[in-house]
Amino acid sequence: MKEQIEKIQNLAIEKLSQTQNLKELGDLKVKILGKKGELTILLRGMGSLPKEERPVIGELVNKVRDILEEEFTKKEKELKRKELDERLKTENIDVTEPSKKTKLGSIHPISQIIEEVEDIFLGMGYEIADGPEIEKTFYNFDQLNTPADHPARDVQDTFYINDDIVLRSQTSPVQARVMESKKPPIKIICPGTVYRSDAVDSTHSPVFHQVEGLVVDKNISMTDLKGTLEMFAKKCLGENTKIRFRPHHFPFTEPSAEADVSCFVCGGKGCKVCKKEGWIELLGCGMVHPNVLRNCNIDPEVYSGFAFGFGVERIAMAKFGIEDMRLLYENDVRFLKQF
Ligand code: 2U9
Repeated sequence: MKEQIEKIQNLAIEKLSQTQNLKELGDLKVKILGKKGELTILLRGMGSLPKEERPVIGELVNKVRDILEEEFTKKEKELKRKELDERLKTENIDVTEPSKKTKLGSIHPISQIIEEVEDIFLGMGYEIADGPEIEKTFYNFDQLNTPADHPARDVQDTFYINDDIVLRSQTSPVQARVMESKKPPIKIICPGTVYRSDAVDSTHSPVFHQVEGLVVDKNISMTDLKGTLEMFAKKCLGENTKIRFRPHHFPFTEPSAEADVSCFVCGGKGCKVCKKEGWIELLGCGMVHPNVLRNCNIDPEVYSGFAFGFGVERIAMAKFGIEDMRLLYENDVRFLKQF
């Protein structure tokens, strides 16, 4: 039996040296070391040997198996390297060949408006600020002079996590936090997602986007507010855009106003987009309420400020002629790739 084992080993090593490729190598390995291979069969036949010879032969078979396995691995490495060398010699890559076209997406209309607004205000020296979407009721309402009995605080309108925590209903708490942590001059815009308990329809969504702005410094007046927003309207909607201000009420500003812009589709004559009005409501604004300044440790006798806010979806819909807000959230590529 010992001779038989040595014969298998020698023959295997000889055949191994003649093997030309990985296929031949695989076949040879199965033939010798496989389940029905020569060495395995020999091992199985050990039962017929006298008892005292079995451990000696068993040890020899295992030794030969180890040697052969090592030889097979060595040969496999050698053949793989040889095949790679041959492929590298014969295959060449045409680096001038045009690559496969990758499909590019497009920037979502809401993001496009936010980026455009950011560009305009960065150009006017503003900084961009952001903050948490899960916000303390204190920053979302109390700091902004919105008392406990104000209708905006009702659970009908605001998503409460508990009495002290809400999903922010506006980005104003970001501004309140900045005012608390930084001395004027402050000149920031806060774009972001906000949440209100509204039913979904063509003009409402419980999740939407706002950009709010805040300027606080010495001697800031309503003229600064009007000049800034006129400049913004012209840059965002076209140089011929006119802006008008109507009195309004917000708890966090006094005096407060809403601003309309002349329709950028018909120029003010009246059309479908402006619903024959000639004007489109653009934003809310006002001079920061002295209580808000005081709440945030800014002396209203020394400093004053203006603030404004608008919904991004409304602007995107008017600018891109989108009639139903729901289209902005469905993420249907056929819709999105138009913009
Ligand atoms: C601070 C003080 C005052 C932000 C302002 C508005 C007016 C406004 C709405 C327009 C439509 C939001 O998207 S909308 O629902 N916003 O009308 N927002 S003034 O005033 C601030 C903000 C922060 C500290």
